[in-house]
Amino acid sequence: MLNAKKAKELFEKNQKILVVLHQFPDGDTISSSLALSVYLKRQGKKVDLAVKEEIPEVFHFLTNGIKIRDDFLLGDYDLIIAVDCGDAQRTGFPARLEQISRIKPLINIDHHLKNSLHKIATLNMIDTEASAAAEIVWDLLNYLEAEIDSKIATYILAGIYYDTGGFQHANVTAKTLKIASQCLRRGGRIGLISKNNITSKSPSGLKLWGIALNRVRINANGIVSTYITLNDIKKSGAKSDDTSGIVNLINTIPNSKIAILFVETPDGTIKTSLRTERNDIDVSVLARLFGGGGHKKAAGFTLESNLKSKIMA
Ligand SMILES: [Mn+2]
Repeated sequence: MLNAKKAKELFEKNQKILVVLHQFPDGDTISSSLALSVYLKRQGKKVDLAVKEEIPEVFHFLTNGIKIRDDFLLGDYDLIIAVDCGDAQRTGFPARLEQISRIKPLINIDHHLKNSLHKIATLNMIDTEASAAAEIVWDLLNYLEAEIDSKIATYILAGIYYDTGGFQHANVTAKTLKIASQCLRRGGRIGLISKNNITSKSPSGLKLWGIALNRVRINANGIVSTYITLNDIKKSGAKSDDTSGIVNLINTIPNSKIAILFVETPDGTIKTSLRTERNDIDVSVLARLFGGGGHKKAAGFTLESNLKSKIMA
């Protein structure tokens, strides 16, 4: 595995470790970071986790009381690990990580394409073929001969589950299923993961989905799109993280080439999510045109605008 030996050396050498999740944390960054931190704690390390935003409620069954910091002091750590971040900006602490990378080791574990974090990291463990960062953490833990118990297996399985939309997306490979199978053998709790994923939509969340689904349109080029305004979120009583998953659902429409969801945010921007299931389309190229990023099949960007002027015109 790429750079695993060096990662092992860094783990052995350093005692106080900070694991950084990405902003607007998803199931993969949360689960992968937890899996890694459980292992490191068992090695006697002092490990903290940090994320800029709160962990969405739907993932509380994973964090299950584990404290995750929303800020940190550079001086408190010997080693920093960024997991699933895609970009320095997306860590939520770009300036600080850039600063720390000059004096302390920074490991970048990711399955996104090379990015700005790649440049400042001391060690990159990147596999763009991996369906989830959890696959890379799995490889690393196995290289380290970690004991994979039911807890770690559940985290790895959850990371994969979320980034593959429950094993439905085109990013699922033979290796993905092999890892999932091994996780199940070690007690990974697939039922717990899928139950929390499917049944955790609140009535107001479902109403918000209804509003977005009611507006779905597909154009002659196979672009499926819909949008959610701030007012929709307010009216339905939903939370902004209730919007996650909508773009995946509209992407299942037959003949869809690209699915796009526009969501108005309180800070006056439009969060745009892109999906495709086609092998000949790379939505990350489109996202990068607008200053965003992501994977070939799942990407996003932020527009400095409002829905009225850009979408409904
Ligand atoms: Mn991921």
